[in-house]
Amino acid sequence: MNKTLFTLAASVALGAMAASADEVRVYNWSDYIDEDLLTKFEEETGLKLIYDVFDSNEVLETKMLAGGSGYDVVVPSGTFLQRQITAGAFQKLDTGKLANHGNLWDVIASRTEKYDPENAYSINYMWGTTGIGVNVGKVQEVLGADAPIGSLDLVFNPANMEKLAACGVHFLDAPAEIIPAALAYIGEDPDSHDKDIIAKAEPILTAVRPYVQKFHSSEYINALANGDICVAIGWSGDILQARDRAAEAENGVEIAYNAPSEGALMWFDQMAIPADAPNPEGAHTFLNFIMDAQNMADASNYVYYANGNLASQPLLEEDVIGDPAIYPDEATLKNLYTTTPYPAKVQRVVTRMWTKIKSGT
Ligand code: SPD
Repeated sequence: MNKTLFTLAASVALGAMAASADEVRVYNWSDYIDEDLLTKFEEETGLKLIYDVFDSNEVLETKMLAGGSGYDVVVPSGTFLQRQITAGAFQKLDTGKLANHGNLWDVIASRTEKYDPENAYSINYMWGTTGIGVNVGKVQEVLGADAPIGSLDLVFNPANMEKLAACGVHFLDAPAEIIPAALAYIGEDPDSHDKDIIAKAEPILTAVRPYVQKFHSSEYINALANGDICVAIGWSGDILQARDRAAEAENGVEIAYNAPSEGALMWFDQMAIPADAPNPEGAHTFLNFIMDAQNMADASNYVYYANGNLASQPLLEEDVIGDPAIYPDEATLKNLYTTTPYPAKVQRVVTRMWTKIKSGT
């Protein structure tokens, strides 16, 4: 290399290093943190935080498997994390750099080991369930006072959905969650990897497809809160946030969340460091900040999701730690199921089925 080119290459490399050592890039789910914590992180550490959001595991997975995402911390759910660990997408955590690691809750750590043995690559950020959010008044207006708001019958029985279409229904755009829910509805194993069993979800979903206004994984929060829709299959904390937004707006909308009586998916969102993270040191600083008991409590108090941090529990608001929709009691826990990643061949079947269902063809 001639001298000019060498100097240019070296200064570009140094520039990149300087930039990456001063900044941390985090890619997290939307509506999943109290933004005051982002400012607090910058003030406490002197690091610049670049914080981007997504609302789909599939979108994150595409970036992780392609590599070169430029992120230092990302937050896949357990099943997706497991597949991405196998693909070599993450680096092991250096627990020596995580002074707050002792704050973690062994009950959740033992569950997340199923996806990440020994939790070598990830820490739990938050966990929750997938269930049904309703605008109580509107749903009762349409289906009567005994509307089955705690049952999958509300969203998978075409007779109910035909009526609910008038007030608006959204489903998550999440095949790995909606297909298991349809299987649970008909009494099949929601975690089945058997293509013939999975195929049984298709007619259930096709029958209600005409009444689903939108498949989307974040718009339902405001849509429920504003009264633009009356039902959403969505994530527990998001629906509880919709409840609060409606209450704050004093618009007369009453939102309720239920984990369906036929069983609900329990999932775990895990913070991990990509193998090619530009600033792994900064990533550890961010993880350690998140694992602080007060910070984690502030995050959960704000977004209404349970976390994997035992030390945060005395600092949680009573309407968070005391709400079984967030911290399930024994009876609720018994009714939750978990899933495991589809093998590649089955995943292709699921993806094709989902595209077909959404397109309504
Ligand atoms: N708004 C934050 C939603 C977080 C949802 N995590 C998804 C888990 C999927 N299994």
